[in-house]
Parts: sequence; C-alpha cells; structure tokens
Amino acid sequence: MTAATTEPSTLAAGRTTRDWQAADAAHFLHPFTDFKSLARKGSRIITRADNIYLWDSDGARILDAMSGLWCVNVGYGQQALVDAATAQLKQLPFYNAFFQTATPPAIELAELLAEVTPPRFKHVFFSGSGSEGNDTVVRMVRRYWDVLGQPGRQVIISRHNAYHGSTMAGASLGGMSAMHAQGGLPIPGITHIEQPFWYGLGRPEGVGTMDAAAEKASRDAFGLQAAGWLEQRILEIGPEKVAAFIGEPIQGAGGVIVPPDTYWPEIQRICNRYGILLVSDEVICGFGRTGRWFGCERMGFEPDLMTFAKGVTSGYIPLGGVMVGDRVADVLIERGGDFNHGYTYSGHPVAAAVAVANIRLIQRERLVERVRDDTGPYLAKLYAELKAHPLVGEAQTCGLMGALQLVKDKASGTLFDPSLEVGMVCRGHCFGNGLIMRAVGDRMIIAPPLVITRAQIDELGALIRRCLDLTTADLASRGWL
Ligand code: PXG
Repeated sequence: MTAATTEPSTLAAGRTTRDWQAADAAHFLHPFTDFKSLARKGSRIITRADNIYLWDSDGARILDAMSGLWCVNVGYGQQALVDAATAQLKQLPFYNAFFQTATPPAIELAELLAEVTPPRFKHVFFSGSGSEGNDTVVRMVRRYWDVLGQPGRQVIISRHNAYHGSTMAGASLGGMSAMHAQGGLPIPGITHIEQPFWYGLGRPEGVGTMDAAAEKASRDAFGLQAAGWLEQRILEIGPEKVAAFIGEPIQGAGGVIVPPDTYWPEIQRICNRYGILLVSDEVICGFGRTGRWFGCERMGFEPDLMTFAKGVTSGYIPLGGVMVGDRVADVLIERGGDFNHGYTYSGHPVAAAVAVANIRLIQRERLVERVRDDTGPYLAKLYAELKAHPLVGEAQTCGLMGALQLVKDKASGTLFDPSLEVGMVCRGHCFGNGLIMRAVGDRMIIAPPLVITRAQIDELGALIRRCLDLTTADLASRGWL
C-alpha cells in the first residue's frame, strides 16, 4: 500500500482514527504506559507535522511545545535533513565501525562534534540513544579507573528525580523511584543524593512569594547546601571508592528544575577536590536548548564526559553518544588496550549523515545565538508575566525550557495533594486547546523547537494563559481550590 495523500485530515492507507486506535490497542505496547487503560481510551494518532505544529488524524492542529520528546530542535519539515538521509540511504545504508572500518558520515560527524563542543572534547563514542549513551558512561568511567590501577573506584553518584534513560544502567543512574520499584533497580554501585530543587526543598516553609533579592539569596544558599550533599556522600562512601558524579545541567523529565547559580560551580569544585569524574548528561540540554551549545556551558562547569542524543539529529533518526574529554580519552587511548563495548549502530552512517545536516543547519540559522539573545529572553519575559497567575507558584525558564509550578495557595506556596493529579487536569485542557505542554506532577513544562519565533511565543503564551484559566475554573468547580 502507498500513502494515499498528504492532506492533514486524511489518513495514509485510508484508515480512520478508530481503525488506527483499534490496531494500536491490539498490538502496540507503548512506553511508560498503563496498557489496559490506554487501550480503553484510545491513542491520539499523530499523522503530520510542520515547523512547530502537529496534526492529528482528525485534522486538529496542535502547537508542539515539547519538540516531540525534547528532541526536534530544528522543528519539523526540514528538507536538508530529509535530503541527507535519502542520499546516504542510497549511497551506503549501513556499515559497521567494529572491524577496523569506518564510514565517511560517522567520521565527519565525529569531527563536527569536536568543533561544536568545548575544546577539551576531541573524541566521541557513538550509541543509538541516550540510554545507551549512559550505559557507555558506566562502562567507560569504571574502565578508566581500572586502567589507572584504581579498580576500587566503582561507585557513581547521581540524584533523586534525575532521568538518565530506561535501560538497566540508565534507569539505575536515574533517580525515579517508580522505575526503581520495577525490575530490581538500581544495579550495584549507583547511589543517589537529593536534587537541587529550591521551590520544593529549599524555600522557607510557608513562604510562597519573596522579594527578588531575598529569593536570590535563598536560592544561592540552597545551591551550596545541595552541592554539599555530594561532598557528604563522597566522604560517607570514601573518595577512593567513587568513580564519577552524573547530572543533567537542568533536570528535564524531572520537571525542568533549573538549579541555583551557585550549584554547578560548587559541584565542580567538589569533584575536582576528590579527583572524581564529572559527567554532564546533555541529552536534553545539548544542541542549543539552553542558549549555549551545551548546558554545562550555560551552567558554568567543565565535565569530563557528556552524554548526548535527541537534539543531535533533532529526533529525525535515532542517534546518541558520549563526548569523551581529554582526561579520559588520553588514558583509554594511550594505556587502555581493547575497550570491550559497542553497539551495532555505533556510528550508523544514515543517522550520522542526518546529524551532520542538522548541526550544519543549527550553525547556518544561528539557532543557538537566537535562543541566547532573542527567543530565550523573550520566553523568560512571558514566564515572568505568567508568574502573576494565581495558580502559578514558581515560573522558571532557561533558554527554551520552561516550568510552571501549579500551587493551591500562592501566598503560602501550599502545593496540591498529589493524588488529585492537578497537572493532568491542566494537561487535559492543553490537549483540548491544541497545545502540547507536559505535566510532571504539578509542574507544567515546555521545550519548544528552537526555530520558534517571537510571534509564535505570543501564540504559545495566549494558549498557556487560556489553559491556566480553564484549569483554575475546573479546579474551583471541583472544590479543590
Ligand atoms: N538522559 C536524559 C537527560 C534524558 O532526558 C535520556 C537520557 C535517555 O534517552 P533515550 O534516547 O534512551 O530515551 C533522556 C530521555 C519525559 C521523557 O517524559 C524524557 C526522556 C525520554 C522519555 C520521556 O520527559 N528523556
């Protein structure tokens, strides 16, 4: 069968929304989903996209403020990426990088990644996804200490409410308790400290709003305290047993938690003090999301390794990997011998060709600079206004990521009973009004494509306001306010 038409409201192969939902329910087990309840409800079928908009199988247009799943940085419908994939599929759809071979696109991408990352990153190890990239991180940091004759350094410290993927190692590094509760995780040698979440953990009790200077002082003090938890844990374990610390510059799936300015520089100081490797998980923050090429550059720290995925190809095709800084690369290359690790699709030529086209497009369109100087500050201004909404306790942005913390009482900062799932109520109104904004608990989060314009940010702002108002009315009618 061939695709019948490109009309948004008509489906390929002539199937109706109901047909797709029935087949989906019968055969497709979706990630992170209650299979039975989705089968009853029916999936929303997305059939087409362009720029920052999606269309569903009923022809409804949706503003995709999540860039797919934090990945479509250059927006949908970029012909340069399509052309790169098509040409490479014709030229050489696959060859591996295992047996002393390489393909031109993978080499070109490695070279280009060395150009756009900070200068100490000259080498890359490719994977197929962010989760696999973090599996590579675990193997690599432990191997590094083995080669240096310190095999006792095995422990990797991460954080509660971190997300590092869904493989055994990725989910173990992550700090999601619901994930650890299934399948005997975390694997040995991984431990978690508390997250740098000021509104939830650092704010003075019962105080919902503070003047700007007092809030800044409180945040900065909390940032040092939260980083201090790393030092405490290192000393509890014994520095000679600790291999690495891993963190997302800004926690994404955890709810766009922008740490205080003091946090990362202090984390860096502590890692340096004990000689511990510092790993930045850039799967969400990388490739322009924060208004710098990488989130660590925005947050002011210098990691030894960086995991990436998502934005490297703008999600047009799967690809991930680990940027390996000189400190680790020198040891593994000069003294390491065989590194017994890799994936069939490490350096996949089609994925690499798309990544090269994607990075060249980001450079050509100056998207990182646009986020830093124009759309990022413009979104920050919108969020400063949204903070005045009665339902919003905290409004944070960094580059083109944003979070709104919904609260029951703004003055005291009282949160809703989590069992009410107020975030899901708000998400329902967003869906119903043509906006994809995600709920993480009662934090409403966005990460729109980096091509979004000021006019489109105005459109986004109007949609968010409407959905917050609808949510407020809905909650009031349920007696929850
Ligand atoms: N690290 C980070 C920081 C991520 O955000 C991964 C690793 C794993 O990447 P892969 O490609 O293996 O999925 C991610 C992925 C959500 C959500 O609900 C976030 C991700 C994936 C799925 C859902 O926000 N991030």
